[in-house]
Amino acid sequence: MKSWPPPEVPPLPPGGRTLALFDSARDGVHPTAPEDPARMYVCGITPYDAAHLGHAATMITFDLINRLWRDAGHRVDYVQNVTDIDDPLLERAARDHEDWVVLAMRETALFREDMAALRILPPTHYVGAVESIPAIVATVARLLGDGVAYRLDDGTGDVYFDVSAAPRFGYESHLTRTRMVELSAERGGDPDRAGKRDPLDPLLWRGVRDGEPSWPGADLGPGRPGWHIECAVIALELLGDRIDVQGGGNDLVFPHHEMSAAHAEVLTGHWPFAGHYVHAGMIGLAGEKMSKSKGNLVFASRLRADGVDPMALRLALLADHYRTDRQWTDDLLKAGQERLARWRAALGAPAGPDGAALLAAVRERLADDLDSPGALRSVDAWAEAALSGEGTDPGAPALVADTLDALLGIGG
Ligand code: 5CA
Ligand code: ZN
Repeated sequence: MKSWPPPEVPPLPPGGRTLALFDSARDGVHPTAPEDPARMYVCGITPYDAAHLGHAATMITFDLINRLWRDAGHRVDYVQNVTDIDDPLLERAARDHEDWVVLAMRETALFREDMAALRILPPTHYVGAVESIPAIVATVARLLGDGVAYRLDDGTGDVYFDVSAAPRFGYESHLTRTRMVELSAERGGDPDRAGKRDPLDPLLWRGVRDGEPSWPGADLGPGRPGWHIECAVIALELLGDRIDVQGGGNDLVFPHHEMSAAHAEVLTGHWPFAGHYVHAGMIGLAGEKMSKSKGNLVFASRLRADGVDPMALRLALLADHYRTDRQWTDDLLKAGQERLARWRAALGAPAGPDGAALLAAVRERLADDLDSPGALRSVDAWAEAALSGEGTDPGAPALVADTLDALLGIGG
């Protein structure tokens, strides 16, 4: 699938640091030790509605990881998917009497525009579920052949994964079984479905139903892929048996990331699938998680159309730590706009305090589990001093501009 055009990243003097990140599986902050290239998989959108600020915040989080790794001298292989076939897409298309393909293409195109406007580095591979179906079919057939998947005998052709095949199942989310069953029911699973070996077993292949799109499944019969196997297969195909970061919002901790890791680990025999499971907090509006199904959305594209500078949006979303669930408010946006104006004024000053010291401070804060509030505070202090004529380093404004652009994605 087509990705989006990359923003320029100005070179910085050497000195990039080792990035430490919170890993859900180990429940703590640990240094990343990426192989060459570093491999990151991020769960992308289900394109049935425009990208909202929650999506933007999550994508900005992983953009920082990408930028920090590059600054430390790593090449980065970054894969992001588009769930361009799934129930919500079909339901929305039916509600609006629209072709589901047209809906998915339109919303994916809008998402690309939002990402480019927010100066998010594009993934190396941007991959749709539909284009991955042949690989998914082959993988599900293999799981069936290995006896770790089974077909329900109710004539639907539906195939499920046997979670008991993954000996460490549960290591990523650390939830009780009761909570797993609840979350599975809330988030696309079907724990009450009759005929499954375990209520938690997730769908791998859904046999064709009347009025639903389907693809050839060879021995599986026609149908369409389940959700977790989509991400496992795309990651394995493009990044290999182990990855450095598996990412997304914290609504994906369970079942999605637990299940895709279980799929990958049973297929490869390697554990753990990801060195770090990294989850961004939920952005909410008026006390509720911003979600397409609830309809309480603020769209990045709407704000852009209203003339909001995407860099102010970016700063508003970076003002709090990425792991914090938080609310989007007009005040947050206003603070982002004011901060951007102050920073731009300071970058226009003829001199400022030591630019190299500011670069070191920003690197240090971001390397510590992406402490963007800390990084922003150092820049605020630098800007304040530059604006009051305290600095004497004539090279500082240019170096600080490059720092903000390369590490925080605040450019233009
Ligand atoms: N296509 C699947 C992942 S394979 C999906 O969850 N799609 S999504 O459109 O619902 O979300 C896209 C990405 O944004 C996911 O990483 C998800 O965890 C994240 N996300 C969704 N809602 C929010 C929110 N309110 N705040 C922050 N991140 C969110
Ligand atoms: Zn995913």
